[in-house]
Amino acid sequence: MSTGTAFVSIDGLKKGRQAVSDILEAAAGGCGSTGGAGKASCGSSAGPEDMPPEIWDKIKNHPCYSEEAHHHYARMHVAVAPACNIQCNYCNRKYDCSNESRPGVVSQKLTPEQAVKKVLAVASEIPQMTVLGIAGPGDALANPKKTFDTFRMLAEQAPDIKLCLSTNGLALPEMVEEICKYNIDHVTITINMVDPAIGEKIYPWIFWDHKRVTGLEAARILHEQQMKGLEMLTARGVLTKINSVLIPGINDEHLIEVNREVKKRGAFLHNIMPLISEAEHGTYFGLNGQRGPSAQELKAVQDACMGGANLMRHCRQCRADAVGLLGEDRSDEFTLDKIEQMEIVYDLDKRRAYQESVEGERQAQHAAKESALAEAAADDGVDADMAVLVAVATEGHGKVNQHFGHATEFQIYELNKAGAIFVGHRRVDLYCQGGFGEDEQLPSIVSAINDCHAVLVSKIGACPRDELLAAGIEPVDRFAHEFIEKAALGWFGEYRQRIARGEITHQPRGDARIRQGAYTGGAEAAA
Ligand code: CLF
Ligand code: SF4
Repeated sequence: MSTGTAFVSIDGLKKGRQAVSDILEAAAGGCGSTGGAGKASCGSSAGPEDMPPEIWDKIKNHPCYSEEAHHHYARMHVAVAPACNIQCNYCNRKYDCSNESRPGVVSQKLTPEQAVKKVLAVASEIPQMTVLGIAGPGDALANPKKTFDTFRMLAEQAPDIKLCLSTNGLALPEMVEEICKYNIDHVTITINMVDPAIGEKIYPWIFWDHKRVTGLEAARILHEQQMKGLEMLTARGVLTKINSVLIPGINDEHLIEVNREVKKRGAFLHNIMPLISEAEHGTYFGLNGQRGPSAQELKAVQDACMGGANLMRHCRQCRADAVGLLGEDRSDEFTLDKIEQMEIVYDLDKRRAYQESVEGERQAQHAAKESALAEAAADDGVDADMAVLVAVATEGHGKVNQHFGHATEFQIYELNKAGAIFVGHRRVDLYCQGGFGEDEQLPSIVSAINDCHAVLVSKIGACPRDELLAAGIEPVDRFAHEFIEKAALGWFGEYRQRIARGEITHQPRGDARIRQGAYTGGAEAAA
């Protein structure tokens, strides 16, 4: 680890802060003009008209920084960073990093050389893969040599791939120079508190200045390093995203203050994620019965942060070796032994041509959304403030294009007269196992989308259809293969007309459960 310390001038800091706050102002202001219902997802759903071109260029095909892009572009992680310099109570080092990874699957750790080979292999097979992230399985900056060697070698061989890293922030201030040297434009810092008294309940120790520090002192040092690192990145014009793990009873209300503080320091996005905590993960929280939030508890904290730093709501809490679109996992296709058998042809022109076609598809989705918004705005005599959630089964391209039985997650949209806003996703076990519906999976699927009024799918069988109807969730397949927002607002318009005609009465829905633990083997195999 480098021991050099980077300093920035006060003027530089002010200039950088001003630059990023101008961008945030521009993004927030543009939301209204593009029909967004609120600022909550402005940062991640804003378009080119909402921000300076150089910022748009950085986020337009980054699936985490742009909600729209995540339907079309993929990212990958390489697990080159096994060590960590702190302990979080939600992490068991035996598993992937819980704050950036789905727990339960151990990564195949790679050397930088293996990692670069893997990235080139994926880039040649998946031309819409645009971002390489290093997110563990420990901390990217607690393994600086492996992390920066990987970035350096990749930048030489595949200059079109964006570089991204994720860190707990402890070592960040002393690494800012290196981050800038390698043109790493996107940095995620996991910040769960801005008050060491709360931090003490989340972090039992940190490794600092060659020794282990515990208690309040550990949380204070971590907090100061995180804030300093964030300010330094802002001063250098690096886009930052803050990840916060929502831990009910510990930092739930406090995250509103975190949101305020990180916005003040120039964070571009804030991603509030649910704690995933099961005894089987072997974490301190899991073993001591600390629960994760329900879907509505998570949404309530996210909604309360509207107007603060712009929110990301499409995070999938990826594995440290994830490959593919957010929400899909193709890492099994790129194990070291499989890569050895592959013919790797990194063809920049082919990648660019493919990405141009993806851009066309994305613009078509955007146009469909705009025309659906105009229709939704018409007065129909029904309560103008009514808002409902719907679940959508999709396998990408921004369309309702997945069979109910093939979904391992549903995307959740909030609909009101002002638009269709992506507000999250819900993981489920696969209903269809080898051609047969698994009826015992249905209750868990229903509980995952229980706060939704409808589920939009390309197709659905008779049995799940009846069970969903009995649970008060309307299965809808008449919008198959349409763009999501157009389909969702189309259904919403019909729903409102049925209310207007007196055929149905609008009933509020209950809460939903955020799925904990690993997927079933069957689900993995069939996905
Ligand atoms: Fe990876 Fe993270 Fe970069 Fe994205 S993930 S390092 S910013 S390329 Fe994205 Fe995954 Fe959520 Fe992270 S969905 S866990 S926010
Ligand atoms: Fe685990 Fe990540 Fe926390 Fe380190 S920073 S203890 S790897 S969750």
